[in-house]
Amino acid sequence: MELREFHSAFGNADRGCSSWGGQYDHEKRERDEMMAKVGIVMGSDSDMPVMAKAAEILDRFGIEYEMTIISAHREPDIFFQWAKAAEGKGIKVIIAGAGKAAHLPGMCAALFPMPVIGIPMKTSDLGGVDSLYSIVQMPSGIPVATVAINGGANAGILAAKMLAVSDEELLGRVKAYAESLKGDVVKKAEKLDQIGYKEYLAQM
Ligand code: C2R
Repeated sequence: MELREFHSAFGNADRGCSSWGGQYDHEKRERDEMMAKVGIVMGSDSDMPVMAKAAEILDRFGIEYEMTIISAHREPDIFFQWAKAAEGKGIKVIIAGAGKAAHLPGMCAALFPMPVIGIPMKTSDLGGVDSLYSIVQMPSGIPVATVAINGGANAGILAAKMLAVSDEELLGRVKAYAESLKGDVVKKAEKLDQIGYKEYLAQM
């Protein structure tokens, strides 16, 4: 939905809220809750396996997101429109993944005023160092929070943590997730104690 369409769909209703009373507030709250808080964007469908990991994490935390494929290089007009409209749509964090000369995350950060998390894609020629440097080496003033090469899951977790700053319930889920990670490692150490490293290795 374009920004103009968004305003005509929701902006007029906002202005009429006083006559709608409590019923309207309730509906508005439900609608706000359903609006995507994270925009996931990737430069090509070849990035999908990594970007899906970010989406899986957001699903797990119950965070609404929208996902799309846009190339700043190949379709700059469409990219510009999407990045400029993101704030008006209610998006609070963008997760942008791209490979090679990966300008997509940086250009998102140039246009979108809230946090942008960049995921550098592993590439066949330069192993993803090309993507990493393109995303992480931003000029001062336009930061991109860059995760590891192919770090889709961490991008999702970082987005959840950013949103948890103003959402107590989500913060609780983030803490529970961290506890579950701890529990996994504790179980592994106990197993190692019980069976020794040779048997542990044999079972891997
Ligand atoms: P194809 O597989 O479509 O040839 O794309 C994509 O993110 C992908 O990793 C190869 C790689 O090109 C990247 N790409 C960018 C941009 N658009 C596409 N880095 C961009 O606008 O930055």
